Amino acid sequence: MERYIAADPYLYPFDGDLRPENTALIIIDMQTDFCGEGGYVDTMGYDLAPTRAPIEPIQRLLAVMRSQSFTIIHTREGHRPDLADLPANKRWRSQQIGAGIGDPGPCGRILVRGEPGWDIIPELAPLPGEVIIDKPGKGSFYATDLDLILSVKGIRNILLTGITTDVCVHTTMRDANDRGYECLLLSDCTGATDYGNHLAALHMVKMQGGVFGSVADSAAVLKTLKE
Ligand code: C5J
Repeated sequence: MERYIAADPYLYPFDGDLRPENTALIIIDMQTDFCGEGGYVDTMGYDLAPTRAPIEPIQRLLAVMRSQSFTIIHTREGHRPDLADLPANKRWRSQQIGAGIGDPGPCGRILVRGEPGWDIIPELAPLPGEVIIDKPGKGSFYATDLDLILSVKGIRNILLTGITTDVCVHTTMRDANDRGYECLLLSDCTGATDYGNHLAALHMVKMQGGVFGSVADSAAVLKTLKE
C-alpha cells in the first residue's frame, strides 16, 4: 500500500514507500547549548524563542513515531574535552562572538561533550535503545557512523527535525540527499536563530522540484501516520 505525506513541492516520499522499517526520525542538536538558558546560543546573544519553538511539535511527533516503532535518531554537536577535534578557525570564530567553544560558561564548557550544556534537553531526552550520534561538525554524517547505522537498519527515508534549520539541519539534509536518502524537512519542528534564515532554508529545499527533498509540517505527518 502506498502512503504519502502532504508536502511541498511533492508528496513525500516520492514513491509512496513509507514504513517504520525504512523510515527514521532524526532530531538534530536539541541541546541546552542551542536552545537553553546559559547555553552557546544564549551566550552569543540570540533570542532563544526561535530555537525553542520546535520543542513541542517534536514532542508530539516523537510520541507517535515511537509508538509506531519508527527508528529514532538524536544528534549532539560537541567536542572532546581536550578539544582535539575542534578546528582552530571554529574556535576562533566562536571567541569573536563572545562564546568561545571549550570556554567555561553558565552551563559548563561550551559545546564540550559531557558538559551540562551539551546534553539533550530533558523534554526530548532519548529513550534507551535510540540512536545517539555525536558529531564534531554541522553535518550529521561527517566523522560519524550515521550512514553505516542507517544502512544496517535499511533506512531510506529521513524526516528531519531540530536546530538550526539553516546550519546543522540543512547541512545534514544536503549530505543525506547526496547519499540517496529521501528527505523531508519539517517546518514547525525546526528553527533558526534568524527567522529569515529559517524561511530561506525551507525555500531552498523546494527549488528545482525539491532539490534536497520536500517540506511539510508535523500535522501533515501525523495525519498520514494516523490514517
Ligand atoms: C550551529 C547547529 N548553528 N546545530 N549548530 O552551530 O545548527
